[in-house]
This record gives sequence, C-alpha cells and structure tokens, in this order.
Amino acid sequence: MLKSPFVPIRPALITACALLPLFTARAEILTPPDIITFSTEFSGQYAALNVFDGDATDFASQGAGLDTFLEFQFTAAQTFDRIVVMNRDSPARDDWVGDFTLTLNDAATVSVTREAKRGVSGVHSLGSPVTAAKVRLDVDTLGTGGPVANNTGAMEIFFIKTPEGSVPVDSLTVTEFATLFNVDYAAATASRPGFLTLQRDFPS
Ligand SMILES: [Ca+2]
Repeated sequence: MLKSPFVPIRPALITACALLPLFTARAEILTPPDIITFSTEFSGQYAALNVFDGDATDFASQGAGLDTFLEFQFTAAQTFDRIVVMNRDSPARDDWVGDFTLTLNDAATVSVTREAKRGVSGVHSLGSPVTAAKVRLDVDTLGTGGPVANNTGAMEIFFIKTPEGSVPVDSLTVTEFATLFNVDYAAATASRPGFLTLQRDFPS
C-alpha cells in the first residue's frame, strides 16, 4: 500500500531520537551502512532498508525466526561501541529480537544479551570499541509466548560511537509529572537508563 507523502513523522520517534544523545553523552550515530545481504523479506512493505529510514516502519523476514540476519557494509572501516536494535511493534513475540551476535569483517564476534521486548531497544554496550567495515547481525534468541509468526526483524538500527573521554549518563529519575494517560505510559519510561522506545512515550 502506498503511503501518503503528507503523513508526518510520528512524534514518538522524534522523542526517541531526541533522547539518544542524553543517554549516550553526545555519542555519534554513525551514517547508516549499506545492507548487502539479508533474510528474505516478508514483502516489499517490510524491506530491510526500513531499519534505516528513521521511521516506525519495519524490516520483517519471511518466517526466518532464529535464522534472521542482516549484513552491513560501511564505505570505510568504522569504530563503534554501542548498538540499538529496536524491535518490531508486532503482537507476535517471536517477531522480536532477543540476544544477537555481530560478526566483524567475517572474523571476530561480539554478542549482546537482552530481553526481547515489543517496539523497544536498549542502547547496548559492546564492552569495548570495535572497528569494522563489514558487520553481520545474526539473531540468537526470540521473544517467547506466541502467537507464532517468526517474521522476525527490526524497526530501526543505530550504530553508535561514544567519543573518547565522554562519560555516559547511567540513570535518571522522574520525580514529578503530569497525570498519566494510563499505566502503559508511565513517566518512568521516559527516563529508563539506556532505553529507547517508540511506543511507550509519555503523553501529558
Ligand atoms: Ca524503520
């Protein structure tokens, strides 16, 4: 289905992008690499390039589940130390990425362990900076509890470089806030350390 060119970018996405520098102490989001190979897409509407369009559109594989992967190529070797893999806003829990592994230049690997959650991602540390021109992302675990779909994918991906000498903000606490829309929009979700969300923002 063609999308109207007049549909504005969702305010929640803008909120998420605005929060990122706060959590990463002026970290740099790298210019997105090319995507050179990927799991078969569910359809053209769920293209792999949707992980870099800055919008709430998804990449969804065609039932690849635990075999879901994306392979990226930067124009030159890049150094980064964190990554955001924002999950799909899908009710099927096995559409969500849990743990995943990055393979750097077809050699070294670094794995991220996390809980699979709908429509969100942590700002995941890789432990130390890594440098690579080619990066492959393989899914290691999925969300569990059904319904079964296995159209695993992602909404957005950010490769993040923290400038040398900067200190990330570890935590913030919201002490006062306007009346909640409902409990799904708790004010604390606006300050969860190192966490990004497109869905659970705080509308006053
Ligand atoms: Ca997207």
